[in-house]
Amino acid sequence: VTMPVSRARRLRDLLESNQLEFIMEAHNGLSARIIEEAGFAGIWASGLALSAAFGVRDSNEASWTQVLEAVEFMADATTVPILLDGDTGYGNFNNLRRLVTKLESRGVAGVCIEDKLFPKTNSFIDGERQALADVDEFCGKIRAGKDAQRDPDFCIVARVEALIAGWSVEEALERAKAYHAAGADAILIHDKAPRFDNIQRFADAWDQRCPLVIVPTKYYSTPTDVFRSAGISLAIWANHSIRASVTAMQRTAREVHDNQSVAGIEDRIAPVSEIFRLQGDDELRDAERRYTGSD
Ligand code: SPV
Ligand code: MG
Repeated sequence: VTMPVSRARRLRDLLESNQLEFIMEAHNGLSARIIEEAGFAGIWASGLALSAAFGVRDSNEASWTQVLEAVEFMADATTVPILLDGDTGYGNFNNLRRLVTKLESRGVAGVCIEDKLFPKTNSFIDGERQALADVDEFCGKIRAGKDAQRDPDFCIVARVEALIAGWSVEEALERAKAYHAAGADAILIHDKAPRFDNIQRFADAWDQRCPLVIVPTKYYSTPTDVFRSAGISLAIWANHSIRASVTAMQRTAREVHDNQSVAGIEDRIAPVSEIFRLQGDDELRDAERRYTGSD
């Protein structure tokens, strides 16, 4: 008898495989299902996309339990592993412990936490240099999270914001080494530069100590093979589902408003039957036959 492989195990396998893997952003049950159907072996539950879908800012305006509820819908709608963007862990080490416990109970495979201060600010928002967490405090948070997990495969990814905050590659390396020593299963090295150079330098010096994760939002024109040669384990397409849906909804809404008719768009949008399919309506029809004897 073969045991089904847990989602946490599959996320761990994505991180630890010796090839470059990809996951993509989703922000609710429907988008999560679409990402899985497209063939992705995992899903990024993006803080930016979740908050945008709620209509609030990426500044911890949605509470952690509201995020938990959204990610639970995503887990229910899918079978692939979900890595939650857990921002700073929504507080101190104790808040992270509670988050990890709740995520495991909801079938979420792992969480990524970043070394910033609560309430966080999105990494791409210009302004003052963003303040980073104290290294020892962040390491304690990682250790507390690792001690809290019951499934040994649950993954904690530590995200280094040093490059975003304008610090050097050396500072980023020091922090990453400390987070790895504290028990992080992988390091997400983030940057907002249009070029991959600093992450390349980081990856060269990192020398495969543990898996590296990247978010190629700003250096999107860098060929994927460059990430592969740099030894990156996981690339996250972090916000492209919500951005695609915003463009589609804006165009559609404008056109319907201006034309006072939906006749012109009918052929360009998903039919209602496709919505039913994505909702898994077939299964309910079958269940009705099975449990009520009706047809
Ligand atoms: C997110 O998707 O919310 C992220 C990635 O954290 S970024 O927006 O690039 O900071
Ligand atoms: Mg985020």
